[in-house]
Amino acid sequence: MRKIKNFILLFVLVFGSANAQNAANSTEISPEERMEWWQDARFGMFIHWGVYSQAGGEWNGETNHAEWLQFTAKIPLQEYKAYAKTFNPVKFDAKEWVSIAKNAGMKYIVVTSKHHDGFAMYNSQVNDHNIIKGASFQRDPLKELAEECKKQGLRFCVYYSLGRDWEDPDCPTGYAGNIAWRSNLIDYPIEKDKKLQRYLDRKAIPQIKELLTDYGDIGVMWFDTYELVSKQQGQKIVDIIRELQPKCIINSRVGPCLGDYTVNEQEVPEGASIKPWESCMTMNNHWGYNKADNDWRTSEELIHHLIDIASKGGNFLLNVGPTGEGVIPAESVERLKAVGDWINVNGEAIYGTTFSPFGKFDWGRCTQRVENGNTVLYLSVFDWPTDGELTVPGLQNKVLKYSLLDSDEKIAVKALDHGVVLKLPRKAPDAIASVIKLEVDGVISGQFLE
Ligand code: FHN
Repeated sequence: MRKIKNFILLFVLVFGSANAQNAANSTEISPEERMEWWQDARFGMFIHWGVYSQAGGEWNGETNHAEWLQFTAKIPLQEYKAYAKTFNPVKFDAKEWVSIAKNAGMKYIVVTSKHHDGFAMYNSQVNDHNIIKGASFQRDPLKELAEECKKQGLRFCVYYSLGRDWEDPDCPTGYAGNIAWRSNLIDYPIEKDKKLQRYLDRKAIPQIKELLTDYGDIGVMWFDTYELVSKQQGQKIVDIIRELQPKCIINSRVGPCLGDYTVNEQEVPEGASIKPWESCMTMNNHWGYNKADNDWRTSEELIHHLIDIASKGGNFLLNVGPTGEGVIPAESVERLKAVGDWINVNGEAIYGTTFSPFGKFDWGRCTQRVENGNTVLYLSVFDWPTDGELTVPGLQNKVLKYSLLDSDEKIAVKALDHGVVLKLPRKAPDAIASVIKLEVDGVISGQFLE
C-alpha cells in the first residue's frame, strides 16, 4: 500500500503542474488549476463580523455569547431586527483590516457575508435583513473589503451559512439526526412545516448569485453548516457557482461529500493528506467578538500551528472577531504582527510548499518544494538542539546545498546510514522556529502519512 501512496505522492509533486497546464489550454478548469493559488497561499484570515459583534458577547448579564447571540440569548426575531438597526460600525476601515492581514502574511480573507442570524453583511436585494436596509451603517463593508483586497493583492472570499438561517421561516435543521437542534423555534416553532427548498430558492441561491455577480472575483465560497441540505441540493449550488465563476473554490460544507477541499475546525489532523484541506481556528475561544474572552493562543502557538499545518499539506485559516465598532481587537493585531514578523523572514518555508516526505520530527516540522527535479527541504526547528547537532532520520538523498534562512552562520552536514546529522550554531536564530534550508538531489519518495 505504501508503494502506491509513494507513487501518488511522486506523481502529484512532479506532474501536478503539467495537468494544470493542459487544462489551462482548454475551456475547462482542472481542479489542480483552480486550487493552485490557494494551495500556494497556505495562510488566510477568517473574519466573523455581524450584528452580534456589537454585544461583545454580553446579553442580559450573561457574558458567553458571540456570533450565535440570537440563538443562545433566545432573542425573538423582531427584537433582533430592532437590535440590528442600532448596528453602526463607524470605525470600520477596510484598508486597515486588509493591511493587517497582508502584513501577517495572509494571502486571502474569508468574511461572513451571512451567518446563522440570516443578516446579510452586504447590500442584498433578497430582503431588508441586511446592513443597508436593516442597520444604521448604510455602507456595504463587503464591497469595501473586496475593493481593498484587489488593491492590496489578497483574494476576497466569503463565508455563507447555508443550512442555518434564523430569519427565514423555511430553514429546518437536523445534522446527524438532531431534529431542529439549531432551528429558530421561537419565531418558527413548527419544524415539520418548514420546506428547505423554499428557503434555498427564495434566499440562499439568490444571495449566492448576488455575491458571485456583484463583488468581483470570489476566491472561495466558504459554506458552513449545510445541515439538511442534500447532496443533490448542494450539487445544484456547486453547478451555479461553476457557471458564474468557474475559478471560484468551494469548501466541503456545501453539502455531503461535495466541495474542492476539506475543512477541519479548531484542530490540526495528526497526519498529512494528499487532498487539499484547511484548518480554521480562533485566536481565543470565540469566532465572533467576546470582550470577556481573554484566553488567547500565544503567537508561538499560532506560528507552530501554521508550520505544522503546512508540513501536512494544509492551509491555516486564522480567525479575527472585530468589535461592533468595526475594530479588530488589539490582542489579535498583536499576534498577527508576530506571525507576520516570522513569515516575513521564513515565508519560503510555507508558501508554495507541500507536505513533509518524512512525517513529523520530534524537534519540529518539514515542508518541501520540488524545483527542476530536485527537492528543497525546509526544516522548521521548534526545539533547537543544545549540543548543536540535529539528526534528520530518513533523508537518503545527497545534500547539494544547505543554509539557515534567518542567519548567515555556517552549518555542516554529515551523511549517516539512515539520514544526515546537521552541525548547527549553539544559539537558535529564532526563538519560536528556526528554519534550515536543504537542497537535495532528486525527489524524495519518503513515507507518507494519511
Ligand atoms: O456555528 C458555526 C460557528 O459559529 C462558526 O462560524 C464556525 C466556523 O467554522 N462554523 C460553525 C461551527 O462549526
